[in-house]
Amino acid sequence: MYKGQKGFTLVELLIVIIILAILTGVSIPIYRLINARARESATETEMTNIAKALEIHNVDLQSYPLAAVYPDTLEDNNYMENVPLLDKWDNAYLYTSDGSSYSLESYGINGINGGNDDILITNGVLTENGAYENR
Ligand SMILES: [Ca+2]
Repeated sequence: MYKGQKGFTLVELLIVIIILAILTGVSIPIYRLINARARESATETEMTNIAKALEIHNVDLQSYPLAAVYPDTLEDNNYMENVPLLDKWDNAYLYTSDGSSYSLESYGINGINGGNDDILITNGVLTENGAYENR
């Protein structure tokens, strides 16, 4: 330290520490929110792509694949190269179909059925779109 130059006082250091703590306290929730929105948006995009493949299958064969043969039917007949099986929270997509209709569901961020975070596509229409609306 040069002569005549002062270091930080204890109060100044405390103020800096408090400011850093506040910034950390604000930025972590914002990061989590952005992360959750990004995962939800990516999941919806993925589900929409699966739905498009299902609709093309329906146009070609006048039926949706049954749950027992989904997703192999989509992949084997080149409707979709790789059908994603897990949503962006690493939970399995739930696909049900009787051949004339289908539903494709992600249980969302909480990973369980219910809550306002579920994402559901029924016969090509997004009927529940998760906790965050994509604009
Ligand atoms: Ca849920």
